Amino acid sequence: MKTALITGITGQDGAYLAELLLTKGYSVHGIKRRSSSFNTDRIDHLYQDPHEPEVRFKLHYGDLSDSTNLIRIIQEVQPDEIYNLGAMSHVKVSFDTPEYTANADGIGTLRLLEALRILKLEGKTKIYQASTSELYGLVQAVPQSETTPFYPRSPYAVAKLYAYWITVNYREAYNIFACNGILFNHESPLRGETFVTRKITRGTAKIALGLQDKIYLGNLDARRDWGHAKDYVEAMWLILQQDKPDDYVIATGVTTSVRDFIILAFGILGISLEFKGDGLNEKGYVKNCSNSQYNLEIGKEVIAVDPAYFRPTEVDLLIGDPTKAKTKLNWTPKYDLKGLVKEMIISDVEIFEKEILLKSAGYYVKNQFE
Ligand code: NDP
Ligand code: GDR
Repeated sequence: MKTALITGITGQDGAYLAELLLTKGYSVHGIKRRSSSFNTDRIDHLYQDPHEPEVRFKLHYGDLSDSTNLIRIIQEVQPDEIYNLGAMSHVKVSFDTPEYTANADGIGTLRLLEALRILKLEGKTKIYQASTSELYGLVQAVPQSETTPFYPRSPYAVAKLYAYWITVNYREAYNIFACNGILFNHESPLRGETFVTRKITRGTAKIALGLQDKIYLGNLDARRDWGHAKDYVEAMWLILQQDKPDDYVIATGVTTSVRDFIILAFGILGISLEFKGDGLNEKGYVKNCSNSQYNLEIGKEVIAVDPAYFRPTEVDLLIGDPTKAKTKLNWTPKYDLKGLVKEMIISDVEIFEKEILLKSAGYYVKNQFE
């Protein structure tokens, strides 16, 4: 039985990856941060009572900013594979917390690599580093591939640039099986609520159900290459199953603007939108409703721009070239954008319908999603 250690196991990707590795027969260990409230919602269904005879899922308290803690956990677990998914992963927030972001996202990766050296696990433990399309930043060329130059545009991306290169350096210097997956944006019903796709699908569901008036957003012109997290964790695993360590772009090869994502999301519920104005004055209005269940007033303003969501430096266009992953890893995504958005919308509608039902039955619902 192989043993994997996942940092960031409580996050979107950590949850899907843990599930995937358990179905592949792995023993899965995860590092979770101590929090004043529960932060294991996404993995609670995987929890096993430690008194069961064959426990294959175990959580350890830890933090990427704490070297001794990481060394101790790795020594205890003796993992065959480490997936370093832990990070302060919000680009906009990294402008507010640049030093912490550098520590967790940049130096955190170094701490794991050094732990492998200190524990003399260079020959045993493979390590996956969660690199990102944000490395490309200011557009140098499209589509972006493994050979496109980097130009990071946020404290997050700069921290991830350090993590990318220290991973390459430890591979070359110490022969560690260390790999970067340069993953483009990937989403799911488990996506954090403040990333743009989930903010849109939650907002769309609430507006359709009469729980919210409009969604305030930032740059509607930004273009992203959006895939499904389930497809992308499969790629992470494949990257560590190769004969030689290497770096791979994981993407769909299709780019879509935030505005078109919104149109798609509302469209799934039979609501068509039209946008008027530009820049700060751009607004989205209901044009038509073809589903009697979600009968919004025609002309209702449902999208508005709030400059609070603009970033000091923006990444305008991401579109990945996944040719290397397709040929070498034999990786192909199963989801297209429409399938992804549909799954997210259906899930968010269900969440809020349940809430309405409970409230109407007289129960007080503490709304964790408000
Ligand atoms: P999430 O934000 O959903 O999850 C991040 C995880 O990291 C959470 O478990 C979080 O814990 C944990 N974490 C944060 N800070 C620390 C720390 N100091 N020490 C230990 N753990 C910490 O991110 P995703 O699942 O979406 O992304 C996974 C990784 O992939 C991240 O590194 C991200 O930067 C990277 N990435 C993501 C892409 C995407 O589109 N999703 C694309 C490319 C790269 P807690 O739950 O307690 O907050
Ligand atoms: P990103 O994702 O920055 O690409 O990082 P995010 O969903 O936050 O933004 C995508 C684009 O949408 C624009 N945008 C808004 N973004 C947010 N969050 N909120 C808004 O209201 C809003 N309005 C417009 C942004 O300006 C941006 O252009 C994600 C993270 O998962 C990273 O950890 C990961 O490395 C990259 O994807 C690949």
